[in-house]
Amino acid sequence: MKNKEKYISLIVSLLCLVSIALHGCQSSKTKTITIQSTYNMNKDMIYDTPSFTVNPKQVISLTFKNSDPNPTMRHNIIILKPSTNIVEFSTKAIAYSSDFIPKDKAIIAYTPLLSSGDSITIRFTAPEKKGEYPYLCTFPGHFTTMNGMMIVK
Ligand SMILES: [Cu+2]
Repeated sequence: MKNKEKYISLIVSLLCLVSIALHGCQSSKTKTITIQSTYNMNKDMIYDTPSFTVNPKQVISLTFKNSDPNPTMRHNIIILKPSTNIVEFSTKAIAYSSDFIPKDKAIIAYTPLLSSGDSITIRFTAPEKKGEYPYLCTFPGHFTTMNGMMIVK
């Protein structure tokens, strides 16, 4: 009888642990996002996702697809620290003509420049600091309409 009680007590403890583990896993679950390049009604090139929200330190699996119907149009996506001036950043990027990705501490994550029809998935960890993290395409001139905001909260 005593052994049976111990056994039941052990089962209850294990169930509690499983419950805690599952709950823990849920809050730190990988965030999966897909962003595509597209056009708005004015025929401006844009991202189909103007913003997305993540938790601090959440693992993000970001798929970026260049869906541009123009076969010569190349795009990327670069996520920057809060308050980064995207006009200045985009201007700086022009000098890095192979992929338009400058060496800059403001970069949180980025994809390479993709040709039309290509897609890529990158994984990165969201910053711990809550705030608004701008993203843009650094192909010269695209940032004016190809931009958005990653919100960490
Ligand atoms: Cu672009």
